[in-house]
Amino acid sequence: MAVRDILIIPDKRLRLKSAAVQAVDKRLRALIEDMFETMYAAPGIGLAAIQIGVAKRVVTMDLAKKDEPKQPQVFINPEVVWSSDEKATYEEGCLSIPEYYEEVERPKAVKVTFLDLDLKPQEIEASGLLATCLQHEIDHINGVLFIDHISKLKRDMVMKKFKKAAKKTEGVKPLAEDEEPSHYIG
Ligand code: GNR
Ligand code: NI
Repeated sequence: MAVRDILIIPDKRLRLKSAAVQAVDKRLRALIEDMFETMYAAPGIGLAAIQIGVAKRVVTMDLAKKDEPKQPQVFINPEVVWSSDEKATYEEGCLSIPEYYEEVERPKAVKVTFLDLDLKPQEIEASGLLATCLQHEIDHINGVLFIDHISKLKRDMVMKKFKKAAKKTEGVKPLAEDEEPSHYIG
């Protein structure tokens, strides 16, 4: 199992609509393990499979605080089936938009249906951080990012910064973790 690379904007794959999961087989279990490893290593509180380049409707989450035992949660094919008219604002961040944080307004409470690892249908009503995080991750599997919910001026500024950074490192392959830089000069 492995920590995988997280896609960063403007990677076009982050705009894909992920496909529904049809079966929980060995491969999907391995994907979910890698998602948890990647999410904990980052560290992040949620991760959508597309963030590691897999366009499947799978989300991992763990909202436990640092001093609490782990609370790993998996959501397969999650869907918002009800949302409150009342809104709440939360300062969001995203592992695919590193070190950028902004206030986002979303429905304060949502009802979400999903499948568990046995493909058994489940339903939860969420508020607070869980509601925010579920909406953030369900956006990801639909190709939507939290910057799509902020002003165009701010979004354009963020996109410009990350496009410039991507251009700079164009064609530069990151070193694998077990590789050592041997003789960079200057
Ligand atoms: O780690 C994360 N923190 C976070 C904080 C506020 C709102 C949403 C999130 S999700 C984010 C990880 C991530 O990018 N998931 O897609
Ligand atoms: Ni995100």
